[in-house]
Amino acid sequence: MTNIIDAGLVADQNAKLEAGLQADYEALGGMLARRGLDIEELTALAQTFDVAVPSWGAGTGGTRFARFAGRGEPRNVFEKLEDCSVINQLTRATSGVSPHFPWDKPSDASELRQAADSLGLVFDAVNSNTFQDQLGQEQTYKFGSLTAQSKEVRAQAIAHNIECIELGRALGSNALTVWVGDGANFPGQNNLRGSLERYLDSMREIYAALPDDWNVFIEHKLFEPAFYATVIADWGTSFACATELGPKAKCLVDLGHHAPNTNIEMIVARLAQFGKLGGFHFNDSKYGDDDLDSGSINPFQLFLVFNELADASLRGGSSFKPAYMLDQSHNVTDPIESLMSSAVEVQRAFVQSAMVDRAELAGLQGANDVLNSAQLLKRAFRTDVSPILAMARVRAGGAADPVAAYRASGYRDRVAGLRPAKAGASSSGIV
Ligand SMILES: [Mn+2]
Repeated sequence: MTNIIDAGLVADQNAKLEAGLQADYEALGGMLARRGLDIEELTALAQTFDVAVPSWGAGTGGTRFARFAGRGEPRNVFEKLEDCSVINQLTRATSGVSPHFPWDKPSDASELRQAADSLGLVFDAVNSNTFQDQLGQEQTYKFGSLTAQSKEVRAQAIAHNIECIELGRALGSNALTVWVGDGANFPGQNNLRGSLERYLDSMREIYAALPDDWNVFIEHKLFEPAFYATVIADWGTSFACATELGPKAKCLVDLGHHAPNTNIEMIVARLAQFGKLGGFHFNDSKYGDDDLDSGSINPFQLFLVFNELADASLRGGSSFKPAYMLDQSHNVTDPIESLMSSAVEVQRAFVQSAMVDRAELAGLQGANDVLNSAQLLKRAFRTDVSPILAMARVRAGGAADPVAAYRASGYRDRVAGLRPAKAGASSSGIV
């Protein structure tokens, strides 16, 4: 595997932190032992964690007002892979890349797969895009795609999704994520039921093109760009459609795609209970689909989501394996730094949730000991597992402090020289 960041530099950086890390790790290990937890088991568990990075997240994002380009942004999918490889090299928690078509459409899929392989990366779920028009495209998606009134528009959108499956297949992926912005901006614009009927008809054709070992993930989103009625607005609609389509269709939960204060962990519990939880797009938000860094606003919510996942995992065994992906827009930070920090935050929630003694919790719940049930969760959430995460990274060849190692490497300066800005080339934005 090619290391983009010099392995010697990472080792030097780690050496500076080694004594402190060891002391913190031993102190935490002692505290956890008093709670009956084995720190080595938790560190081994942390090492199993993996969350895919969105290829579009490697470039600077933007809002509907403007985009302020960053230095050395990747200009094509190969450069995006290099950045994704840096993230994985330093965190050892992001071996998957989730590509977006047509933004990342390769002229030669096997060449792209080889490039990923040489960087130690694999391709995760592929994402289709029928929420904007591409240059030279015959039909416009202005009035919808898979749900459009026009049969020709729907046919074009279906064909694009089937092409995504074929590209994904060549890249070694095994899932297609479909998000459509289709909907209405005005009451009366669409027949609400008719739109969903057309969606299902279109999705049936896409579903029929799925290979045996593939899944299709239906991503719901409350609003935007349709501001009155989005066709796939909520988990209920997503669940109904996934059920209609069949076992290969599952629901994808993007944390930012709900109304403020929605109990997302309960949605996770429901979807898991009925076997329809396909995966996640992790991010954080304050007001809407803000696409902020995971865990930056509401880390307790992230923990509670993983608390439900730990419960589902215990019940479902090894067959329960939702796909984890980050889906964020980095407008004011270096995307590599944000993606590394975010992967660590999701991993943190994963490890913290494993510290909850589920039998003890069930006992407290059974005894209606409300206060201690709540305290049991809070105790896990309050525990700073940073030494576990750092040790997991170091043992796997990553960085004790990924952002510090990245800054010390001078990577951004180096690529800024190699990648002069090219207008419109980053293919980034809010998805
Ligand atoms: Mn998303």
